[in-house]
Formats: sequence, C-alpha cells, structure tokens
Amino acid sequence: MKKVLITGIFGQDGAFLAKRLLSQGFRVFGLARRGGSIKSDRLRYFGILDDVEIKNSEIIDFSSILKLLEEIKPDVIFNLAAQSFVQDSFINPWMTSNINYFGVLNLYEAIRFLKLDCKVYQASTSEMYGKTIDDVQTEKSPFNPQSPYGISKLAAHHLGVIYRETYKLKISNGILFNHESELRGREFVTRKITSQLVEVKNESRDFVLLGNLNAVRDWGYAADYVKAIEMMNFSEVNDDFVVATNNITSVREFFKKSAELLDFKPIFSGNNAEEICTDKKTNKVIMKIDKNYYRPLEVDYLRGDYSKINSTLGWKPETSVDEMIEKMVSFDLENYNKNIYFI
Ligand code: G4F
Repeated sequence: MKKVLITGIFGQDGAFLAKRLLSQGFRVFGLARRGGSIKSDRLRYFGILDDVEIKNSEIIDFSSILKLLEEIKPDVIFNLAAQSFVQDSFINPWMTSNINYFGVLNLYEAIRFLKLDCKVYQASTSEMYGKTIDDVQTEKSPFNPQSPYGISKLAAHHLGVIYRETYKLKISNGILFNHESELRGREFVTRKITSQLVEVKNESRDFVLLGNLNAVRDWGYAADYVKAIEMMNFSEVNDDFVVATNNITSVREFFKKSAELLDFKPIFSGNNAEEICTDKKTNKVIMKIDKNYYRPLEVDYLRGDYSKINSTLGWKPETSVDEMIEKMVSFDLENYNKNIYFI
C-alpha cells in the first residue's frame, strides 16, 4: 500500500485530497503542528478523521521533519502546509516566510539527507504573479509578487526548480489560482460573502462589510483543483503547472451572483469607500465598504491559462464559477445555525 504524507491536511485542499486518496486505498498520513490546535472539522465532516494517521511534527524544525520522514518513508508527499492568508502576511511576515519558505527548504533537505525516492507536490500560487504583466498568466509569465506571502511562495517555487535540477528531486510545483468551496475558511472573500449574505437573509446580520470590490480573480472549485494536484504527483512528469479556469470574476460580480441566488435584487451605488449595495426589493443596505479590508498592496487581476496541464496530464476544470457559487450558497443556507465552522 503506497504511503502518502499530506502536510496541511486540516485545510480545504488537504481534506479534499485525503478523501480522494483514502477512497483509492492509500495509507494517508497527516502532519499536525506540534503544540498547534488540531482543526479536524473538515476531516470529521467527510467522515475520515479516524482513517488518516495524524503525526505530530513541525515543518519549521528540521530535526522534527527529518524524524517524521525517517519514520514514515512516504512514497508521495503533498506539501500544503502554509500561512495562506495574504492579508496576514503583512502582519506576520516573518512567520509567513518561515513556514512558506524555510519549511519547504527543511522538507527538501530532509528528503535529500534520507535519500528518499519520493514524489513531492509543492503548493505554489498565482499570488506569485502579483502585479501581473501578462494578460493571461502561464508557467512562463513573469512573477511580480505584492505581499510577503507572494514572496515566500515564489522563493519556495524557485527552490523546488533548483532542487529538481540540481539534486534530481521529483518535485512538481502547482501554480494554483484561487480555488474555493463549501469547505473554504470564512476569512477568504468568497466564503465570507456567501456565509454572511445567508446571515443577512436570515436577519442575524445587517450587512456584509468588504474591501476592494474591483479585484478580479480566476476562481475555480477546490475539488477540481485537488484532482489536478493528484494527477501531478502520480505522473512520471516533474514540472510546474498552472491550474486555473481562464475565466474571471470581480469581487463585486461574485457578491452580485451570490446575492441573486438568495433572491436579493442587488443594486450598487456610490464610489470607492462610499460604495454600497442595496436590495431593491426591501431598500435595505446589504453591503458596505470597510477600508480595514483594503490590502496595503493589492493584486488587481489574475487569469490563468491551464493549457500545459491540459495537454500534458489531461486535466481541465469541471465546475464553473456559477456552479461553485451555487454549491457554496446552498451549503451555507442548509447549515445556517448548525455551527459548522471551517477555520
Ligand atoms: O479571498 P482572498 O483573501 O484571497 P487572495 O488574497 O486572492 O488569496 C487566496 O488565493 C491565492 C491564489 O491566488 C492563494 F495563494 C492564497 O493562499 C489565498 O488562497 O481575497 C481575494 C480578493 C483580494 O483582492 C482582496 O483584496 O478579494 C479582495 N477582498 C475584498 N474584500 C477581500 C475582502 N478579501 C478578503 N479576504 N476579505 C474581504 O472582506
């Protein structure tokens, strides 16, 4: 039975991935940060908490990750562990860099030291493109990060290329564009919108407070993207791949689509920080701007070209942004007041 190690198993992607791999008969190990709280809600939601083998380790501690790899000797590693909230990286740049870059360095050095012949998937990100230079980003587009998070991920990305070329480690970097789902944490804008609009609908919240409505993202469905990263790590190819939909939606449009699904009639008025959204049916304000959600530096526009992974591994996105919003809104409606929190 092949042994798979997933760091970041408690997150959205980790849970989707663990579910897929367990159903295929793999032995799945998950890394839990030593002393950290175990956020097992997603694994419990899928009913797989008892099926994964959770190990305490710390990716930012070389000896700890070395011992873990020596014990498990995984055939396949998915490195999903990260400080992944861009806004927080401005507040905690050191911790972000430590986990997102030095953690990866520790992992690669441990593999090298133990001479493990394993495949490694590293979670790179479209945030590395930052202030984009190309209209549609490919694996060859210039990187121009706009946050400590983007820089840390870009450093880890380059490290993977160097270790692949120099030491022949079997590393693939997946440059994943934003991907969301019912299991997304509520600090991210999509899930914040769907969950808080459901609260507005149920009159337990007056309105949603948002930041930059003009930001444009290429949003895909996390379950589709997890399939892509699985394909990368179980193929003979070690390379870098963009995973995206090549479709774009602004935060404003995302809000509008979500509101319409909840039977609001959203009308936007005003400009910049004075912009509001009113429900035409009731004349109630359902969205206001709060400047605290503006980023010190913004990534305005991301749109990915997934041709390479499509032609090399046969992957393509299956769920449209509209279908994804429907899933998220339905989930939030069904689970309103049930205290299901994914953090
Ligand atoms: O949902 P977000 O916080 O995601 P962001 O910053 O794009 O990062 C996500 O995707 C990356 C891939 O490109 C990942 F690497 C990263 O780990 C994470 O998964 O924000 C999306 C956009 C931003 O432009 C932000 O300024 O929405 C804008 N926004 C507007 N109002 C808001 C809000 N973002 C958040 N979180 N909260 C708001 O109220």
